[in-house]
Amino acid sequence: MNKYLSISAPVAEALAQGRPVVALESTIISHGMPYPQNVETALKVEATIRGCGAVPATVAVIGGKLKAGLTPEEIEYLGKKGTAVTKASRRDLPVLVARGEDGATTVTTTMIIAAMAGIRVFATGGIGGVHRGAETTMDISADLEELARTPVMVICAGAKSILDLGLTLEYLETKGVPVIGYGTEELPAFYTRKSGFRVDYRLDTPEEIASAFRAKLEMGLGGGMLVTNPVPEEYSMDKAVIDAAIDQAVEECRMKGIHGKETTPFLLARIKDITGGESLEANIALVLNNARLAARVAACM
Ligand code: PSU
Ligand code: MN
Repeated sequence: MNKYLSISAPVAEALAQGRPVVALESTIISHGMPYPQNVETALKVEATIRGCGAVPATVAVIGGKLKAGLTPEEIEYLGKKGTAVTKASRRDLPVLVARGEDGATTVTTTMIIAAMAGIRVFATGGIGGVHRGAETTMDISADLEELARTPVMVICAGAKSILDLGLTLEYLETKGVPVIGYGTEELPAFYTRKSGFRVDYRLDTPEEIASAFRAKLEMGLGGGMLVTNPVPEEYSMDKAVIDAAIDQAVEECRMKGIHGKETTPFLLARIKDITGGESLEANIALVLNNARLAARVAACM
């Protein structure tokens, strides 16, 4: 095992015994939701995974250590520090680790650390993708490149239309990443169950999802798999309301000249403010829903 990696005792024990483990990211805690809902949600997601018979491994960089499995105190620490914690993508790991600093892991770095630890299933809310206007800004999330190279399954609620969903799917196709719809032929758009775009394959059970990913691993194809799980019907938002909020947030982002790694956190925070609590409630519900599916898939792996 590499000297930078630190696996918590419960996670190490579960892995040694071949019990199901589900990785969770920490940028959603520090940058994706406000305090204290971020900490409450993170702890609730962990409890949900335990309730489904799996072991949660929330991932972060703390004091320069790549951690798989956090204590509730460490989750509280990251949640309280919020956006003061570095949002850590692949390019950030070398300097953060060398300096012994903290970092909140995105989908990209959570996949990297999960793979190092031997964890195959990861649940989150939404992934990064090809941003609107990427044909001039070249703003394409490192999450897509990581899905192309690192063998971890990511279970999410699709992607927000802060992104160009059509271009995001094109990119994933080019990179050979299977996009699966859980019980749906249509790509969910995070806050809504529909996007107007099709997934590559509809799979209806955790067993089918696990066996497709096992086949991918055993063939040595490399890279991950994206499983999209629609937000539960009762929490899905009105499309016109959320689209208007997203359009406004994207326009404000452009006017303010925000770019690079600040873009996604800015958009997430603005959407939450514009729509009041409704988008936050949907966000929490869909993360819990993804955690349940991930625990069931992990049990089949
Ligand atoms: N999209 C969401 N919620 C999130 C993120 C994206 O709907 O919390 C976070 C995830 O951590 C994701 C990261 O990996 O933002 C992508 O950032 P960027 O677009 O800068 O690559
Ligand atoms: Mn970006």
